[in-house]
Amino acid sequence: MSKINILGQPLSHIPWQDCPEDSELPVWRYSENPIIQRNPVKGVSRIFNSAVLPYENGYIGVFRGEQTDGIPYIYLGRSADGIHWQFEKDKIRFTDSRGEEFMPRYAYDPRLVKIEDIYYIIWCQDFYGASIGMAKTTDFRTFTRLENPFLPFNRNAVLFPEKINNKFVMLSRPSDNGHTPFGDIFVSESPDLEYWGHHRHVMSRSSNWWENLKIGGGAAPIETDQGWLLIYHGVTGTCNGFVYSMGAALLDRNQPSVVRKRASRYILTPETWYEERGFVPNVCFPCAAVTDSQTGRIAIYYGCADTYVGLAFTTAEKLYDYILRYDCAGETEYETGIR
Ligand code: BMA
Repeated sequence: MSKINILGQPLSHIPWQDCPEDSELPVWRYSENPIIQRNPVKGVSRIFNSAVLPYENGYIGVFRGEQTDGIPYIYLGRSADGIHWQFEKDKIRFTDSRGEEFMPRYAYDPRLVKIEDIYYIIWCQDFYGASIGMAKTTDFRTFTRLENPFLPFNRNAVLFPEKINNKFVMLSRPSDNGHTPFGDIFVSESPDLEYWGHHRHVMSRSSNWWENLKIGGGAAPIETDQGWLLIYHGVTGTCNGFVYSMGAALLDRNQPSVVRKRASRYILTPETWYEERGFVPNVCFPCAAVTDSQTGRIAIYYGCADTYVGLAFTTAEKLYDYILRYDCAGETEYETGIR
């Protein structure tokens, strides 16, 4: 047993490269990044901010595809190794509970989470302004929309991959109808994925300069014996726009509104050409992580500059050590919210 253990399934074919010796940060990039290039599908100019899961003998994913008219929708992709992807030509067609087509006006930043035997997609869409949409599937052929969980405005939600105390649990980041000029992470519970309540504050943007403007959930939290490992995005504002980095925290396993530990420093920040240059420069936006419980390996999928998908690696132990070394939980928040 190591000091922190991932509680999920083994995944012997997880995408992987060893940590370079000179890596100062706990997360390192795949040397062949970006794994998804521009114009990946006819009529789609860019794929980024996308989520994947192990499926059958390979991987499946939901991808934010920016169409050539500029409007984002969600596309399905499959891969044998989690690195090379084939996409379906048409966007995912969502239906209502009667099987009638029920498309959102746009759909972006999807997350993909499996709870028991059902796969859930959570994304941002229009509901009198940006708000969260949800759908479920068991076969990746039909996708049935569920009720919108929250009121507008909210454009970033992440479902936990397990029920906690018998409730579905979702992180989200309420904001305004502008380009999210502020935002903190909250958590909500539901007995049935329809009625959401018991809203609690989790954590705020902090006095650490790299995340002093807004923060938001990233990959679905990773369950470990020390709590939920949360890989999130933290944003700062500069004279030339926002800069999106990745941060990490550890949430209490039974009460995820309680932040046990939080790294005061980023775990990855835009540094390479594909993160610094693109449709929106300087964006590292994590949306998924696949894990191997045997080795503690974690492969993170993140959007790069709103243009590409990148892959980065860490281990539960490296992330945990880093979070403990730079822990600032409880010290840096502007406001603590109510419990
Ligand atoms: C956020 C979202 C993300 C995007 C980021 C940077 O508000 O729209 O999809 O990656 O801005 O443009």
